[in-house]
Amino acid sequence: MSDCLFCKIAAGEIPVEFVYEDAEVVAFRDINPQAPVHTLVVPRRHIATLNDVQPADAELIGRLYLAAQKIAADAGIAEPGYRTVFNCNAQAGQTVFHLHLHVLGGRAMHWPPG
Ligand code: DGP
Repeated sequence: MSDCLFCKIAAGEIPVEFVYEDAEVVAFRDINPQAPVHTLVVPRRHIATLNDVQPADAELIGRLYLAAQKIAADAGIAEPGYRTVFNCNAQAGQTVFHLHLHVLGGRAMHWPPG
């Protein structure tokens, strides 16, 4: 999508340091971090929300989680632990309508989330 921020970042049109990238996925630090480690894992292909994920995207979703696993290991937060979050639509707090998996760690997490 030509006017999508994360499409532009994934395409390299907006310069951002990738902490992970492969043919289908990029990851970069959140501009407004909510934890010492706060990375966004993003499919290169535009998918607006989790509601738009199709059965054919199952492997891609798995790739997002495998990227999150590697990012957590590289950041040294695999132990004691970290959180992954998809916010889906406005009431959940989604503000960028290009699917992204938050990886948060480096501090104690609370439950339930706010
Ligand atoms: P969400 O609220 O789940 O849609 O998360 C969107 C996240 O994207 C939010 O935590 C802030 C982050 N973000 C928004 N604009 C930019 C940007 O231009 N660069 C980076 N690195 N992160 C951004």
